[in-house]
Amino acid sequence: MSGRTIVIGDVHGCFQELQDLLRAVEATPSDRLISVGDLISKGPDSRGVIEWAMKTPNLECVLGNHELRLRSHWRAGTRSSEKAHDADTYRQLGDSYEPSMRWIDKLPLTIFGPGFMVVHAGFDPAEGLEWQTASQLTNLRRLEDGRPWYEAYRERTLAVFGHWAKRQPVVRANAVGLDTGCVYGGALTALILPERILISVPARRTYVEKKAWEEPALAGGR
Ligand SMILES: [Mn+2]
Repeated sequence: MSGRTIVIGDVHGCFQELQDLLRAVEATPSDRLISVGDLISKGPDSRGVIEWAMKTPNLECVLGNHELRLRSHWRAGTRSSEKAHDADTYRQLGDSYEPSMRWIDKLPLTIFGPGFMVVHAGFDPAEGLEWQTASQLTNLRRLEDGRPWYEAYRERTLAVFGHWAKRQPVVRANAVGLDTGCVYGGALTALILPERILISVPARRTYVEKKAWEEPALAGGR
């Protein structure tokens, strides 16, 4: 089973479900593990997740919007109070806060592999990827015309992303969205490459109530 790449959807501190998923995909140290970001925040055990991440040498991770927010405060020597759950995240991290932020500080915005790329949220396909800001790459869902960004994406390179929680993964010829809302009581989903196998494990409970779920676009549809 060597030579696999396993991309993991938005964990948000759901450490038990992360362990469930790693068991479900039978992850080994020879797999290339890639997180789509938002490892921490909102969920019950950000510390467990980030400590696992820091001690897993075959894990790579792109920066999520929650890491970006906490990192910007850390760089400024402040603490975020923009989100109600930030205080809880700081409390969970405890004395792992400093090493966690030093680890997060080094995360890239994009990761590339053979035939694929990973980004937390998305990008405007009409602009070059290199022109997009960290805020765009970690937050973008829709283009100015209202379309989901991936519906305007025409390249062959498979774009794997998270951030937009849906009941089912987004599966298109050239884009896969992996955020199935584990922290909202949905599921945690992984994509195994190059076979493009999707594996999900259910959330053990609802950690945050989600007001509304949007249905994903049909594969290949508009
Ligand atoms: Mn996100």
